[in-house]
Amino acid sequence: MTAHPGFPLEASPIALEERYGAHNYHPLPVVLTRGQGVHLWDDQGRRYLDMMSAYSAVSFGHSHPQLVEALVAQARQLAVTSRAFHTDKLGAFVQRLCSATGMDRALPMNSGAEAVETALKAARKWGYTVKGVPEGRARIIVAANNFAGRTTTIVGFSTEPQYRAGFGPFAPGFVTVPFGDADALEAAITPDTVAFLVEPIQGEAGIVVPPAGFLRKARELCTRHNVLLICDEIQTGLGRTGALLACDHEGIRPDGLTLGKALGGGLLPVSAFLAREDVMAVFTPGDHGSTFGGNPLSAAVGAAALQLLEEEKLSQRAAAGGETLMAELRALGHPAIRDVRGKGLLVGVEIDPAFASARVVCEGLMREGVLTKDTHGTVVRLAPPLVIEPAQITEAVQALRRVLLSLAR
Ligand code: IF1
Repeated sequence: MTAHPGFPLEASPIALEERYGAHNYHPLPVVLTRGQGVHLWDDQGRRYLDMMSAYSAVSFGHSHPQLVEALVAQARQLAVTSRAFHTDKLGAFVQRLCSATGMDRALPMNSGAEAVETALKAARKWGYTVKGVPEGRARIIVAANNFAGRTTTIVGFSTEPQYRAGFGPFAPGFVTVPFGDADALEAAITPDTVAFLVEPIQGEAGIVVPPAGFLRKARELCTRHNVLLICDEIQTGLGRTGALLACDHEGIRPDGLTLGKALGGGLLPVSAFLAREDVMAVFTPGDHGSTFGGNPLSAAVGAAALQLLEEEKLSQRAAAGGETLMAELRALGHPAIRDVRGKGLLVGVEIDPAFASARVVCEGLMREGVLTKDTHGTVVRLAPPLVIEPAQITEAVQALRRVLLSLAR
């Protein structure tokens, strides 16, 4: 490879990213080279405890041997064929997805945003062809402070100015209600409402848990008004909150469900939209698709991930780990901690900006050998791989204590 004119070959990874990459992220100044389990190593050989698991995509830990084996074996056999043909892996994957979640059918995609876009299309077409909403009039209710991906349709219903700035015009047909407000939800429903799309716990908004019973009320309202309840469990699903789905904590089943992140075992992008029979039936051959959606490599890894979730009882481990994490965080009693909230191993620590920004706390944690990310300026996200051990949870909390003690008010 010849050096780019004026740019030496031996430039550092950060310098190359800086020079040739888009600047759409502001990463911490660390260059990771290896991951195993709950640990990551940087290019200086330093080891870190991963307390954000790639936004919950690495719930099984980095490079889980059983999942790497499934990936390698399938990659050697058959990886990508398109859906123009059947393969020997997709049927088993969609069957396992449905039996794990109780949904009738699954449509495999790749990124979370693609699963959400699939859900939006299904809801609209169900509205027109089943509910009888006049063509072009479908309305979908969403919650303020939602995060469902970065496509222009999805950021079009975001309430976060930065996610929208400069990317319009946006698709019409979305109505926003306050998160957790069942009365506002009911008031927003009209005969043209086809769906309510909601995260059971809002991740990017800063790990916001709705009032107890909200999802049950939303379920009841959607049933009563023939509106599809679509839960976006791309962040909260697959054991993260201490149950297979966050919906399970309120004993409700949605009419539509999106999964992603950990579904790919922390190895490759795998997502899915799952739905009730009559909702998925709106898709006829040629309506929707994806080059890579449902490819045998993703299907093999996705099926192995679902099997591992069960075998290693990771939902239960996340419930127990979450209890430990929340208790130890609350026991810190440091004045900089305004709130500790979340469910299972999806936890947010709200930091009083009078002490420091969450970013500064994350930089301090990095120096203490713990890697995680801030969200919404004041919240430190703690969402480790679900395989984390109690002693490692304590190690992370003690690192946070040392960082907070080093902060002057
Ligand atoms: C970024 C966090 C944000 C999601 C939910 C769909 C998607 C996501 C509930 C889209 C993705 C990622 C995207 C990443 C940061 C991260 C994230 F909550 F996980 F921290 F932004 F909110 N539904 N969340 O959380 O899935 O297309 O990314 O596979 O965009 O910066 P994707």
